[in-house]
Amino acid sequence: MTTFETYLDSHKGGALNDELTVVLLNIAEATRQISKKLRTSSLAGLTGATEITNVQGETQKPLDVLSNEIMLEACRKSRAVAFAVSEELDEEIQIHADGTYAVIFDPLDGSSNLDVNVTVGTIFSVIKAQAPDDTLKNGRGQIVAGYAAYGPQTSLVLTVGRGVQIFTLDDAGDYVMTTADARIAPETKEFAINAARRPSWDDVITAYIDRSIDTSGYNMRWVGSMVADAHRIFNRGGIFLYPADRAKPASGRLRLLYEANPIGFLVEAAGGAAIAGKIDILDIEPTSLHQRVPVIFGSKKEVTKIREAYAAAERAIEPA
Ligand code: AHM
Ligand code: MG
Repeated sequence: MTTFETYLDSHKGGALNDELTVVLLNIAEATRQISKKLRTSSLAGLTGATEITNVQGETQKPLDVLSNEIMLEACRKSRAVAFAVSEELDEEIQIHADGTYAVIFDPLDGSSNLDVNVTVGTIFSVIKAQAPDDTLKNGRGQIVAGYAAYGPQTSLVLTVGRGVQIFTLDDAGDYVMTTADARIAPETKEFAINAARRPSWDDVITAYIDRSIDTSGYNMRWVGSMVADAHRIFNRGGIFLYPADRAKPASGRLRLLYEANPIGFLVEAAGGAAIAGKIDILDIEPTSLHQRVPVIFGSKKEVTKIREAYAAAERAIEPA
């Protein structure tokens, strides 16, 4: 049996040093605590909304606030963490003045699904950072990235740069490896998109979805928690799309630093692709902590079709 701890031990001296290992152990412990809070949230009255609005203009749920606090505590317990960046914080906050890493996280992704008992998750990434500006680096600089998916099972999914490992929380509270080296199948006939937003899609996305619907055997799934949609894709392939608004080509709903980048890093480590149009998500240079980007990821052949369609559309409008 390989536990999360023994897996991290096997990477010491390689991709992981002692300090990073402590950071990851504390993050794993935070996800255990969040998982526990979620299991009984209705009984504990942790439902509905608070009166607080976060920097995104979204009303926070009690569990958003609690999960954020639990993740911040994991950062405080880790001497090497210099900064924390969170969906629920206006700006980065300094944790330890002599730290060398930033932990960047969405403490509870998919929180609109909370009160209906549907899978939600915690997304995280760790980068080198000694000054506040270091938190605005492109996704290629991620050292580790992962997420916990809180569904019928609690899964912890991690990459230390190469390969993606999936751990499952057992009754004793141990994360036990259940998939070694998860790979995203290169081909798929399953797409995930919020079809109600069709009027805002650009021509590339509209044409891609229309073609998929017209081609026999294609299937659609949309959970409304990116973590849950991503987890399905790590397990059986697929493509996820939260595209730009046609009126604002660089926009989207999902945030670059703590949603798109960690998932993009995991997806590439599992042999898939993650783009924001013509460009890889991991190559986007961030300009602000809560920047939103178009997000398309999953099975490589399918994502490549969309990347090529964006490149062709751009060539078509270039002056002769
Ligand atoms: P959140 O971080 O506030 O929960 O928002 C992100 C979520 C993603 O998990 C999901 O893919 C998307 O928002 C769903 O958006 P929509 O409600 O438009 O379907
Ligand atoms: Mg989110």
